[in-house]
Amino acid sequence: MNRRKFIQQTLAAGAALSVANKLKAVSYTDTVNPVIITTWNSGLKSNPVGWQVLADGGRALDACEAGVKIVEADPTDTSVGIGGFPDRDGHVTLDACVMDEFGNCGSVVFIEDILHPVSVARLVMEKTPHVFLAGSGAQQFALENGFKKENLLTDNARNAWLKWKEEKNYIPSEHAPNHDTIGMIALDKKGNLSGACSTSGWAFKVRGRFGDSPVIGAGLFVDNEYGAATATGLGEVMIKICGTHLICEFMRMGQSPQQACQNAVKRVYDKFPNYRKDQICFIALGKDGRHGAYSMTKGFQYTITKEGESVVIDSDYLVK
Ligand code: SD4
Repeated sequence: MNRRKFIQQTLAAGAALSVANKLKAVSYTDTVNPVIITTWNSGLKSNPVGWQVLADGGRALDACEAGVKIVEADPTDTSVGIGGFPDRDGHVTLDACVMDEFGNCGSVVFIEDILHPVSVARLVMEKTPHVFLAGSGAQQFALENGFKKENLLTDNARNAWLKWKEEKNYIPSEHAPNHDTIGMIALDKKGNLSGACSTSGWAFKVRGRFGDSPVIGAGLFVDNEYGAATATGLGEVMIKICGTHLICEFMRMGQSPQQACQNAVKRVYDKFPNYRKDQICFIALGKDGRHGAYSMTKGFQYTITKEGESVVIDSDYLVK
């Protein structure tokens, strides 16, 4: 092929692609069937709340924030919000983030005494030019915006910490022991995707540690053109592979949400043999409403809500 012909063909292909993109953009405004997908079975409590927002024609972002707040306020969940297990010094420190259909995002890490870090993360996104606020600065920002200080250390979590201290001698475990972090991604009637994630993180962690859950691209990523993904499990690994961003890029390359989740777990398996026994879990939602889920080891569950019905599903996993 001569150079001129090559350029002509490339331009023609480019024009066809741009027409396809325009058609896709038009279909974004059609009414689509909403979907919510959430890590673990706490989605049975959170998804119906988010679903109501979507059924009323609300934004996926509002649905995710409303749903995540249910779990943050549940004292029986030992990995999120009030009742979350503390760090090794006995302080409950929380991490959360949100990301919307425009690619905006906000995050708080290592925040203490605030019941709804997900809502503070949303305010960081909406009221500041920043993405992350940390620790005492995040708390100060929350208080300035009407949040109240609350004791989040329940008797159950305190007793678990005292027992841990006695048994483990103040040495953090090598593998994250408690799992229930909530990551929620949703598709609304307008066909827009958003997500939110919230956790108290690794139980009895070294003071100051935060994991993947508040880190955009690790614990949560939303690419409104192709899909969204969120993670739970050993956060250090999700950070090392930028797991949820990787999944969204896989979907952008044409992989289904399921293939994308499997390939992200496979990436960890191939690159980090030391993490092959750890719980590393992803869920993903495509722009077309298809979903995917996959984990490294057995035991991961997720909750999906469609047409108002929520079901808990056992995820497939790599190391059998
Ligand atoms: C973290 N990924 O802080 C979180 C923990 C988690 O279910 O997901 N637990 O590393």
